[in-house]
Amino acid sequence: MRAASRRAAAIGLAACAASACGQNGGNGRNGGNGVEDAATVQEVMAARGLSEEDLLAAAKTYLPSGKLDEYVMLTSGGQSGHLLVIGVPSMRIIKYVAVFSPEPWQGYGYGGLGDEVLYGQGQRGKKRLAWGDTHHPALSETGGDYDGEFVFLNDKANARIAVIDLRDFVTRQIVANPLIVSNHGATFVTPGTEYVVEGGQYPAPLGGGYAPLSAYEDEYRSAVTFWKFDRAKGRIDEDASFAIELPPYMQDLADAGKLASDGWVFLNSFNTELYPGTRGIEGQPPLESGASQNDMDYLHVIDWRKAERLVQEGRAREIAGIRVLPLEVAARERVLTFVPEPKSPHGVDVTPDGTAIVVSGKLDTHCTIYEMSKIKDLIERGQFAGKDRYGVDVLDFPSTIRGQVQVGLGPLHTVFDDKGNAYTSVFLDSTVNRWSYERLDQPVEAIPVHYNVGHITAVEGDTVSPGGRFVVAMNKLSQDRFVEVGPLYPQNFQLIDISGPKMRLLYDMPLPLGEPHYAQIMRADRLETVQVYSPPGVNSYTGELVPGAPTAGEERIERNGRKVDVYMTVIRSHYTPDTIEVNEGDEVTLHITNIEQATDQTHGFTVDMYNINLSLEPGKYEEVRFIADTPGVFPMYCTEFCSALHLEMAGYFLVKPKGAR
Ligand code: K7E
Ligand code: CUA
Repeated sequence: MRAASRRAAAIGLAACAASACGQNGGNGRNGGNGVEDAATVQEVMAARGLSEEDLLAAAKTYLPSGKLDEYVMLTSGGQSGHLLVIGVPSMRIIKYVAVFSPEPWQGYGYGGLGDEVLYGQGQRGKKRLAWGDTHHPALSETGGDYDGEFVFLNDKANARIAVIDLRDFVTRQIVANPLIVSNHGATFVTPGTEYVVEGGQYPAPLGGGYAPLSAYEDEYRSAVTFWKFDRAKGRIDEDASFAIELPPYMQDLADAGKLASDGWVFLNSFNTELYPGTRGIEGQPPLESGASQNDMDYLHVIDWRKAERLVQEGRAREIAGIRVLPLEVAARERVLTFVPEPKSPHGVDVTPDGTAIVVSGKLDTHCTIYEMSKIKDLIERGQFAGKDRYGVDVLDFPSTIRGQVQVGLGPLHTVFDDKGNAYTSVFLDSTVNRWSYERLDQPVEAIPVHYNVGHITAVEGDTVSPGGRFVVAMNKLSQDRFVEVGPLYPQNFQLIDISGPKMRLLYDMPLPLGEPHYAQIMRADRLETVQVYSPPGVNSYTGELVPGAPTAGEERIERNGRKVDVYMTVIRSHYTPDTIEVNEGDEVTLHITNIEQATDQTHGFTVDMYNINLSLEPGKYEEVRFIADTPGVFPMYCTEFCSALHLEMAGYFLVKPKGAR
């Protein structure tokens, strides 16, 4: 028994399984023997047991030092509440962007101005929310293509939406949806980013409040919210936004139509059984099986332009401050129409030309491809097969589809390339399947992935002009792929080359920060970022120059009774002033400008034991307000190694105890 497994057994954990033990212990899989003497590629290949295919994969992904990635992948950070930026094809992590969770390196949530975004505008309920369950980032679009300006991100757990400005990758806004208590069909944008779409998931009384589960059918509701995006301001305009009331089915993913389907939004649903769980009644099935009885659920087809018009005409009523188009109006005016979709669907994805909508059913082996022209035609002609119990018209399933493609067990999500191909992730089979959405009779090609793929993403693969070349399979499980580090495994992102006639697996990347769901891959040259805030004194959470932000020569400490205002500047390698002395109980406000204008000259700032940590990028202004309630001597120092005299970049924050002389 290896020492490690003896110790694991000794501390009461199960001794590691044979497979895991072998893995860390040099069973040859890491194959490093002899490589240090290898002088040629052939010798390295022999020493490390690499095939020609391996070398090709390495050559397609490797970036020599100093070379940049062609693409950036923006991925949700799952339960971490962050957004991640990854270079493609190197699969190097470039940045975590703090969104719904505090992040000390970025000084987000540790006393500075980011607190207003994180703990101010994004709050709801009585508990302080300090995380998010992020699923779907949505890059802003112009004419159905990414424009590189903004990215939106949802928090499924608390029904919130964030706006991140891609000039500096800073979270500028968090909007909590007061109508609903969870979302999932979020975030998706209309092709001109007129709206950021947020579909609800688990129904509840609209606007919050209580209703017993026995009133589920009558009092529980869902909604899809259209958040109006003001591009000039870079903010969601809540007053110009609206929602549509939906039946209490559990809505799932969404996608916005484009080109041939522009003006429409598609939203999946499950639990059309309206089953609310056991309600504590013995013998009742769990929600899982109660919600999976029907053979078909409803694809929600939403005419958002008409909804917008009706809301402008005053047909909405206000709930919790949001204009909501009532369900009966949405049904009568055919803003909302249903199309049956095979049992418990998951992904709904519009093809690049907008002519078709691909729905993947978790419990179905097919992708169903709906034809937009058929759906539109039937709605216009008023030809329906029936109504649901809430009065919404239901179209006839066979009359709406282009066809179905058998892809395997558990298809989830579909993205597209530049050659008319669709790529569907197949969860139970653990494959990525390529098929033609133009010629449905073409054979389906499958490539195994490791393991249990959720979303997949392709280069600009959900826009009107996909880039082809790469797909990334976002796998849920990664056992046996990486060195074992305990029972919580990373996710496994697998880069797949789709440029040739056969798909090829290029690279495994562990993703050890939450369970990302969706990601988007964008050409890196679409980004236009700032390197420094100029002139100095910018609040990075508003993007605005702050009047009165301290500049060189204006540093001072102002006292006014119990209030102390410190105006401080920061430059290599000192704080001015570097000594702050206050009395216990004083209300202290630090106004700090990093007056550096040189690229990459970031300083940190902490007051020990006060839970304050700031990141001061060049030109950034920060403001911290707190009560000096702990007397004592507290070093303030720079937390970012910035110069040869970085350790000297320090000072003292002194809090004189009450009653001291
Ligand atoms: Cu399939 Cu939230 Cu889009 Cu997870 S979701 S994978
Ligand atoms: Cu400034 Cu270290």
